[in-house]
Formats: sequence, structure tokens, C-alpha cells
Amino acid sequence: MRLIHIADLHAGKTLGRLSRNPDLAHALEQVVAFAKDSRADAVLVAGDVFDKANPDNESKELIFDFFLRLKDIGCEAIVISGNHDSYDFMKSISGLTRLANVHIFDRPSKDNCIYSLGDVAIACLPYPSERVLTPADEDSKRSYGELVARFITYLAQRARSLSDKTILLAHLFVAGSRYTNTEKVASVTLHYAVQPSSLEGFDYVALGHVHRYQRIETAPVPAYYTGSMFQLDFSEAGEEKFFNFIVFDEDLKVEKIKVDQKIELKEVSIKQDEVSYQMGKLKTGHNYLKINLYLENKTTAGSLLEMIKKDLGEKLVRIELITEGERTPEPEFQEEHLNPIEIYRLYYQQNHGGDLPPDLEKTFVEILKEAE
Ligand SMILES: [Mn+2]
Repeated sequence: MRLIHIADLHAGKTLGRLSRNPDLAHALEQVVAFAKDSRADAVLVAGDVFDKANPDNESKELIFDFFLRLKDIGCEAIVISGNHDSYDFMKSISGLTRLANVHIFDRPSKDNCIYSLGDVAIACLPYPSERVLTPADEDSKRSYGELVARFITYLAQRARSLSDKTILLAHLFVAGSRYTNTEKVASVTLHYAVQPSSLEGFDYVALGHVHRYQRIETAPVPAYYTGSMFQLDFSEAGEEKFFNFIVFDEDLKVEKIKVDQKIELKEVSIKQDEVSYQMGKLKTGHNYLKINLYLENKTTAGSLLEMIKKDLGEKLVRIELITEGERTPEPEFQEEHLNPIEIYRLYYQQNHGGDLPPDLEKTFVEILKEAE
């Protein structure tokens, strides 16, 4: 069996006003070409197919075209929802996509969790949101991570009862993995972490959610995040992107395949007096840019800014003006530095935009005290 493992497509992702769908299309073309050349049997898509719960039409067309092109070359797809995907939206398309041999698992379910691909049993765990992991009474003291671990043990038993070749396809945060800050911050905190030891019982674990390519070295079996398919935001600037090619016969071989980036993201720091010299270089490069502009003289900033914006046009995605001594420190996203209120504030910012309203924060603190 020949398999391709990809994850975190984020169709519909934007950077400022820029659509990143051309970047995704470029990556998916490479996946289709590789699937054709390698005569792959199936592509495993480990969640976050879409960036938003209600994808726009262009993003839907891009994803459906990808599925159809796989169908044309005789390659199946097994797809799970990620935390960015809407369970209900994924369910709504799953009937039709089956006609293209695309099998969507929209939400965690004990009844519908295994796809048999030839002699390989693929256990599917779409993002286990807390809403769907309602613990039974006797489980009420168990943490989220423990509940998910129990579910994974169940999946391993189910898969093993069907085949001696098993794969877990899952969208979750494994403790100790290195993330990039483009994941939703609240979803990569310790509260949501699943221990690597929970992944036992499979021959390969295809993970999605964390956007940096990595093997989970502390897991008892080969377990990989293949990461996002293009640099989603400036915190992923300079990172190379990959997918995995898995040949699963008597033994299992994993090959890491590099994905060429259509346009690289680049963050540069420039001093005010270097602007004209740097501009020539920046204009010619094939990048989307974030510029940190260090100012000594604020009074000329306006005209300088106009000049930079005019010169760089669409390439300039973000510019930050920094006056020496006034620089606000970058927010620290490491979960060990954040208390629950800070995590909630970040969660609110990311999901609703803007700051957490004071009355909501007050209610949150009250509930937190009660819970503690
Ligand atoms: Mn993601």
C-alpha cells in the first residue's frame, strides 16, 4: 500500500487582504503529481481542510478540484475534520464526495471510525472538541487528555480486530510537539495535550493540527505531524514544508517529501536610514513581506511609509513602526507563562476579534473561582 499523508490545508486562509489560495493550489498540484508518479493508493488528509467554518466558494472549488484530480488518477482520499473545519459542513459534503472516492469522517464517532483500505485499517479521529467528548459520570474526573487517550485505545482495538496493519489518522495536540503560533493558541495549551504514549497500538500515526513538520520522537510508534502545506503566517516565515510518502507492505517506510513554496514569507528589520538601500533588494525578491521599521525621527515617518507602500505594493503585507525604547515586547505564547484568564483573552481575540469585554472577563473569573 502506498499512502500520502498531508495536513492543515487551510483553504481560504488570508493574510491581510491577500488570498493564500494560490499558495495552497501550488502545493496541492505537487501532491497530485507525486501521487500520480508514485502510483499512490490514497491520500490521508489529517484535518483543517478549510480555514473557516463557512468556507467561501473559491476555497470549496479549490478543494473539490483537488479531490476530482485524485479521482482521475485512481487515488482515494480519507479526510478528517480539524478544529478549523465545521463538523456539520464536512458532513454536508461527505455524501457527494464519496462519488469521488473521498471518504470524510466529520466528527469523532464510535460507530463510524474505521476505513478499510485494502488490508490496512485506518482509524479516524477528527478533532475531538470538548463538546463531543461528553464524559460518562464515572469519567467526570478525567482530563480532556485522558478521555482522548481512552478513545484512541478503543480505536486501536477496533482497528486491530480488523487487520494487523493499522493506521491512526487524527487531528489533535500531542504533548511536547513544537508548534508555530499559527495554530489557535488556546488549542495548543497543556489542557488539550494528549500524551505521546497514548498513540500505542498503531503501525503509523498521521497527525494534523501542529503546523511544523516533525516526528514525535517520544511516541512508541512512528507518529508524524506533516505540518501546514505553505507558510500560513509570518511566524512560519523561512520554514520549509513537507508531506510524507508511506510505503506499507511487510514493513513500513516513511519518506519526507519537500513542498516547493509559491511565495515565501519574509520578515525584515530595517533602520530608517537604510530604507532606500534596502528597498531595491526587497522589490526584486519573490516574497510577501513584514517590515519592522526602526525610527529615530518620527516626523518624517509619514512620507517614508507612503514611499515604502508605493514601492512594494501588494508584496507588503504588514509594517510595524518601532521607535527606539518604545518597542512593545512580542506577546509570549508559551502556555506555561499563561494563566487561564490570559488564555481566554487570547481565545476571544482569535475567535471574535477585539478585546475580551470586561463583563465577560468578570463572569469568567467568577466561574473559574467556582471551578477551582
Ligand atoms: Mn491547522
